[in-house]
Amino acid sequence: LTAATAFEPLGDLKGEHLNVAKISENGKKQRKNWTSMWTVLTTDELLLYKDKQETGVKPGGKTDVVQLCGAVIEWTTEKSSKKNVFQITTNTGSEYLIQAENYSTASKWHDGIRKTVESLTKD
Ligand code: I3S
Repeated sequence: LTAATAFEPLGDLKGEHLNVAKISENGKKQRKNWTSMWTVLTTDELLLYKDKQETGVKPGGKTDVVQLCGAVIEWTTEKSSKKNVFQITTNTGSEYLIQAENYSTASKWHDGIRKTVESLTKD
C-alpha cells in the first residue's frame, strides 16, 4: 500500500452505472432481476437510483438504500453466470448482487464498499 491509497477518503465513489440484482429482502428470497442502477457510495450507505437524474431528488420509492453497517461483502462465482459479481448481505438479511463488465470498475466498488463497512464496524 502506498500512502496515497492508505489514506484514500471513504465514500468517494460519486456515481456510476452498475448492474444490480436484489436476490432477497429481509431474509425473503426475491426473483432475480438484473437492472442497471446509478450507484452512489456515502459514508454509511450505498444508494441505488433507477436514473442518474434522480440523485438530486429526495430519496423515494424508486431509490433503494443499502445500509452498510454490519453488512458482509464478498465476491461470488456461484450466484450468477456473469463475471465480476460481488454480493452484499445487510444486517437485516437483504442480499444484493452487484456486477460490472469491467473488472477494475467492479473491484473499485467492491473495495470502496468493503472499506466503508470496515470503518463502520470499528469501535
Ligand atoms: O440465478 P438464475 O435464476 O439463473 O438467474 C437468471 C435469471 O434471473 C434470468 O431471468 P429469467 O428468470 O427471466 O430467465 C436472467 O435473465 C439471468 O441473467 C439470470 O442469470 P445470471 O447468471 O445472468 O445472473
